[in-house]
Amino acid sequence: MLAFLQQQYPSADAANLQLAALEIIRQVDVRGDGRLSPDEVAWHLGKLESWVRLRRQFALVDTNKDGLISKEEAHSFLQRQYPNADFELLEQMAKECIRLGDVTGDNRLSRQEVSDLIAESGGPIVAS
Ligand SMILES: [Ca+2]
Ligand SMILES: [Ca+2]
Repeated sequence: MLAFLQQQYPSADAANLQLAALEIIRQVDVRGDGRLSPDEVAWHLGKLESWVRLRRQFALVDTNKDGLISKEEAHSFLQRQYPNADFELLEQMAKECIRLGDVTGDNRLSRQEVSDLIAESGGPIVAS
């Protein structure tokens, strides 16, 4: 793991990389035996990948880049995904997405709220 990080960040100092390596192992090591098994690594990579996908998709939806998704942004995103769908239906879907995910009550979805919503529903709410 340390060798991998050194390769990725050749200019970082060794002590920091050592800490980063330990932190990664701590997070990935689900069984807590201090070693990484292939399934632990695979599981973590899967999580990392969905996180990256979420970031990318969030950026697609958040068109004014304020870090929050409004109903209007959700609606126009859905419209791009389903160009032939009924306007009212998309409006309902957009409202429902915000209603389900909005924990803070500001009628907007933060990245955390979107991520929680996806985790709760067990999968992405929109097709990628
Ligand atoms: Ca926005
Ligand atoms: Ca919110």
